[in-house]
Amino acid sequence: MADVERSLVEEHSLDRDCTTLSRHVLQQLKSFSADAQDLSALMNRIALAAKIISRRLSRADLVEGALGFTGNVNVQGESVKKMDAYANDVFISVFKQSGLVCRLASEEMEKPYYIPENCPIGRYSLIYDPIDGSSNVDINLNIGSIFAIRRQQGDDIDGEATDLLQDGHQQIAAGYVIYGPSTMLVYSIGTGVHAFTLDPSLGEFILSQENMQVPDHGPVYSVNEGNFWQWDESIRDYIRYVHRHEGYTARYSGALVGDFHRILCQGGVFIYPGTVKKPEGKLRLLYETAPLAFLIEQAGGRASTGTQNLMDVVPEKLHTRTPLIIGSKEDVALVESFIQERARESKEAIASRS
Ligand code: FDP
Repeated sequence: MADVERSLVEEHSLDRDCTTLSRHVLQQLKSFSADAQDLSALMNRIALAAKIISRRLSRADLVEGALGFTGNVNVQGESVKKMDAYANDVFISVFKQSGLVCRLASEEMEKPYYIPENCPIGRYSLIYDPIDGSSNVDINLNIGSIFAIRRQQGDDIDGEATDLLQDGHQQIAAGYVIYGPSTMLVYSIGTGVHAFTLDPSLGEFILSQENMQVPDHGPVYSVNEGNFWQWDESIRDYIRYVHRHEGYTARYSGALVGDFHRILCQGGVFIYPGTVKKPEGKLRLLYETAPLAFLIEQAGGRASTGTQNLMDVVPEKLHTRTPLIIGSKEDVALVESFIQERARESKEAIASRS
């Protein structure tokens, strides 16, 4: 075969059949109903936000004012990066005129952003972490955006968004965008987990992996071991266990989305436990842990706080935090077994003293 012909065949065989995100959502729902059209349009808007953020990130070091801190501190008490503020605003501007959502709740905002009355108001809430892994932004390492969609319940007349204070089962869709060597969007609407890769030449997210399944066990444990002495003894027990047994390897990127994506693809466990000072840990339920729990369950894995199924946790407030143990079924169960063992021992110790 001539070289030109061969390269044409290779090029063709590498091409996907170009399933776009909106088409995929409708295929998954097997419907053209108003609800299905809304969900497809919502995912399309999230994809648009992802493309805008991805474009800015890809040139961030060349754009004046793209990197560094704004000088403000957010509701979490964290210094806000310019990219956090930018990405937060991108989601708002993409959804403001869409007629799809009534409000957007983000990790960066103390209260949700309500769609103004002069704009079309939709039935859904978008809940999101605009930039996850902010410490990676200024050094050109992978970061992400996390999102979930919930249907508004009630009228929210007092503007407190209390209907969002419900467990993870109320999410009708969840996913994340990973801005890495390529930009990927991974989502679920309750029919499995599917990944799309942004083809910059087309400006489209194209289906790259369908029905992703996390292996039941994997070699990776992903945790910030710098906090070792801040943890409960049970988590230290687990870390000692993996240090002493063959077949484990540590990976921690400083961006939850990146570490989660590795585990989704290859198996293992990501842990962000509580610490002595912060028993509830660092990660936010509505914006981070519940959306990823939704995804991992759809992929055949598990998410836990250590003592409770993550999807069952009801937040007390919009910015409630939870410990997170997430990934392969067997690896999550192993971490939980150390927590249960220590709990049993301390119960017995209390009983023997009384
Ligand atoms: P960041 O604060 O940099 O946005 O969302 C919180 C998060 O990143 C996760 O993405 C990441 O896994 C974790 O915090 C890193 O925290 P530590 O530096 O405490 O390990």
